[in-house]
Amino acid sequence: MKLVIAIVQDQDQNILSNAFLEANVRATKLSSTGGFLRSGNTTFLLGVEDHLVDEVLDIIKSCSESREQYISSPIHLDVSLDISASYPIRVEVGGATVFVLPIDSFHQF
Ligand code: 2BA
Repeated sequence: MKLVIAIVQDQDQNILSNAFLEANVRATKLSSTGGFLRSGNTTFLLGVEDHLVDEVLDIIKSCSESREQYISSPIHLDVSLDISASYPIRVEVGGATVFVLPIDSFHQF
């Protein structure tokens, strides 16, 4: 059995939840925050039998879009005159960031 951890953009989480339900894949959804953009994203935890991992990865891939986001970064043009401005930086986010980990044991008490 594997633990699949999938970090997706909030815009994709609903369609991905529905796809998991349709495929009878069990998932736990956590609200998370990206360390770089500091905006919300969604992390899914899934305990998956080995032979189903590829199917789960295909579902995640098909439901996760890559999007451009802009963040504004303050820059100082002239320190002595204390003039500063901000300029937008383009960042491509996603589709999904996925980790697949081995599970030593699985219990439901
Ligand atoms: P964030 O940390 O908010 O990152 C959003 C996007 O910003 C990233 O998209 C990447 O394109 C860019 N980015 C991140 N760190 C950067 C840096 N130091 N310099 C320049 N650009 C940077 P994704 O790579 O698609 O990541 C989407 C989200 O997935 C991340 O949100 C984070 O929550 C998670 N993630 C990505 N890689 C991870 C990792 N190795 N470990 C844990 N979480 C990760």
